[in-house]
Amino acid sequence: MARTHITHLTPNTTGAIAGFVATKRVLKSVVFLIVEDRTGSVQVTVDRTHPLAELAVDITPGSAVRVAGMVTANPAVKLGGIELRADAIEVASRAAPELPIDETTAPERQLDWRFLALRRPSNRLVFEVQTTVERAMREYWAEHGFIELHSPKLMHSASESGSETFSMPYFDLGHAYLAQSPQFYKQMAMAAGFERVFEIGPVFRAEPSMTPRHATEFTSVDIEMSWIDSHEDIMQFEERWLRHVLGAVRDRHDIEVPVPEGPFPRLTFDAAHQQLRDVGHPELDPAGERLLCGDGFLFLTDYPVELRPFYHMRENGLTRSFDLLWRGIEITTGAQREHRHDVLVRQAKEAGLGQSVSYYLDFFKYGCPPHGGFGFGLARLIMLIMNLPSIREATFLHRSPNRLTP
Ligand code: AMO
Repeated sequence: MARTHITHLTPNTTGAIAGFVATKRVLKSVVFLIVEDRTGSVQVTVDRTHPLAELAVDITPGSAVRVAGMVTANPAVKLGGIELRADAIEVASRAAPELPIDETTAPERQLDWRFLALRRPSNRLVFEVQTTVERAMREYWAEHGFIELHSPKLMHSASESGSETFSMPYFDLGHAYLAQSPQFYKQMAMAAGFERVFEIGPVFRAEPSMTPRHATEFTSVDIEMSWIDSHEDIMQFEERWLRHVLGAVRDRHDIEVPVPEGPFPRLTFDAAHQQLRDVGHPELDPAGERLLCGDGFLFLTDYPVELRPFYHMRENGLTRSFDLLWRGIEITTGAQREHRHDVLVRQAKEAGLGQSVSYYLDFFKYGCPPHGGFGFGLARLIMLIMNLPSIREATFLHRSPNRLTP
């Protein structure tokens, strides 16, 4: 019999389902199995007098099973008022007795048994929402003339600051580094005349940070656009794009997401510092960012040169750059880039970078349009949309200094 998803079971028809046994209850006259697939869960009922009773009693929670039988309306069943009265049960894969985790297990141990934790519908929803988010991002880019990139993750040099790179021996070329961002290559696409590009891909940071916002490997969402006048163009693009993405989540899922109407507030780095000093908080640290931002979105702009990488365009000791905060957490860094070869070479030298980035500096030698873009942490957005305690729960498999498994 063809498989029916649990959500499509209809009373007074026969149905064949496939899924995991969530719970088993053995009573004197009957065995109840709750079976779950990705669409829902249903009670399977087996009378103790039925030839299948022995098999049902013996089934372990977690087992993967196929069950066929008659779908029957039964108002006494809490789960949708129906039950499946089993005529056939096949144990496709029997679970070992005693599952190692349940809903009450501590977070780190949940990560040890991530595949079991992910069976819970609330965890699956996180990735259904992530699918919607990425689809909406791509929809918006496709409508606005963007080309998708897949840039290499093995690099000759660090792409951001040098201290946070993973390195490994690389044949006769000495060392390779894992990309910390597609920064250099998305800019190369501007020198190649692509004008508008995006990439969703893995990046790697050898940061010892164990905060709820940091991972050593994460999915970075990057864009780059040519022929901009300033970082303001990039911020305006991000507002429209994010509105489309959050709107898609609101429309396609039963969760509350704010979709801000107008432009997001903007505050220069200097003004932000002043505001914080006025309330007795001298630092623009994560706590300061939360104070400034509240529950909404906030662009912090015009960071001082010392706080930004060499490739940001500079003006009067400041950079044409921004961070986007949501609910006090940084989700984006962006900037207009320095596209003038001579200026960029000087800034690279001042940052102590020479020969190692010469291939990158070459991108700007033969004409390059003014351009800018941003990098965006996918898991941070998902964490905030879903109100999760950390990006660990917003990532399929988290990577941190003390976690390489599963
Ligand atoms: P930045 O280093 O700020 O900028 O990274 C961009 C965005 O990526 C997210 N992020 C992280 N997420 C999880 N774990 C981490 N360890 C982590 N580090 C950063 C944040 C952050 O805003 N090349 C520039 C971007 C650009 O200018 O285009 C860059 O990489 O959401």
